[in-house]
Amino acid sequence: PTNEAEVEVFSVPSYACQRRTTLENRNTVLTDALSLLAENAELSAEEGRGVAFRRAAAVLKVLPEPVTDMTQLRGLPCLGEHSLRVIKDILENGASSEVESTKQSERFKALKVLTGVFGVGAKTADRWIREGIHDLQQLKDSRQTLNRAQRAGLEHYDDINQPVSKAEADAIGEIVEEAVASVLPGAQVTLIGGFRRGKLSGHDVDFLITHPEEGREVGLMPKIVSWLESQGFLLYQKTTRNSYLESDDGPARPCSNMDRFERCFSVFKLDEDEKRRAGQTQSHHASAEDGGLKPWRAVRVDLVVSPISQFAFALLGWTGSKLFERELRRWAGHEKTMSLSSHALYDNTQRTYLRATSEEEIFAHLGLDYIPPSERNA
Ligand code: DGT
Ligand code: MG
Repeated sequence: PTNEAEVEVFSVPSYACQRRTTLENRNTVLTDALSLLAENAELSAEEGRGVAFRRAAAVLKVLPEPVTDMTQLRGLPCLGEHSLRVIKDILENGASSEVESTKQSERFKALKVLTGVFGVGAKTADRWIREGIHDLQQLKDSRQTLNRAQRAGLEHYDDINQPVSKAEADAIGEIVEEAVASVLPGAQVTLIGGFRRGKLSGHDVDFLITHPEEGREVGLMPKIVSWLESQGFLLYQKTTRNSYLESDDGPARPCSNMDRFERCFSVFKLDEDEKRRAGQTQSHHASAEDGGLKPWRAVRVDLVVSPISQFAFALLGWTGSKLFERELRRWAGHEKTMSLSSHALYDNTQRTYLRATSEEEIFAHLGLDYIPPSERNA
């Protein structure tokens, strides 16, 4: 719609889960700036500010045209004073002074480098910075005790911080399929996370595993991990009981099944040969014979096992984006008096669990139009 002044005015619903957010983004300059401020807030334990910047960026992602004038933003939801100031600065001066100074700040740079080590969160990085550790060399020279995850993270730092391509994700997918088929025929593997949303690269590869017969998935994760380990595919793995009670999933809690949900954080060793077998023709790494470079790379892989009764909730909960998930739970709680998690949907008014065997049914329970994965890139 166009107003009298012939400025394009946009109308956008306020929850990200009410919107269709594709990967096509006409406002990357603005959303990159707001995302950087969000990241800085998250790394500084200011979660509220982080969410505010993420919500503002997500609104700009659905606009059909580049924003050129502040008047176009009138009436849009989720654009707080701070985000508007950043946008105005960029429109008027070509850059935001706050974003530029954040990028340059020693603290932000150190937080980025240190949390780039797999197994290191914002809290640990902050402690190290207070102890004078700002980079990997200082970390190595310090006599900090690192846990197993952090040691693997440091050892494979460059590989893990290099984006994973779709071709690499597919190659890993074939290996996981083979592992699962070997230990439990009939079990199903689904690519989740950013790659399910159509992203062409990611920071890791995520898979959800289930079996069509309830109960057959019990004890599956250790078997998959053993198979992968015996074939030499794992550089690191840690399998956990689903940390449901520790997570921010809220109170939706299907008591009988919750201890069946298992997760494995791993680092895969992906051979260039595996990648070629999976259909990639060209290899970008030099072979061992060519120049002494290693013919493999480390890739972060997350595996989740869910019982079939919770599969739709797990699929919806693990497809992302993180903001889309957060907004779904906020919608459920604030607009529907329901509690949504990766395990279940609970109606707090009727005091009952709402069953679902597909993502479509969950959106319907929530009174939302169905949004396919490719349009959940909020
Ligand atoms: P990426 O990997 O950076 O390219 O992007 P995504 O979207 O794949 O992000 P990722 O891999 O961190 O997480 C995938 C989705 O899984 C994300 O939307 C939220 C969900 N997720 C991640 N960790 C947890 C968790 O601990 N509990 C639950 N319930 N969900 C999680
Ligand atoms: Mg991912």
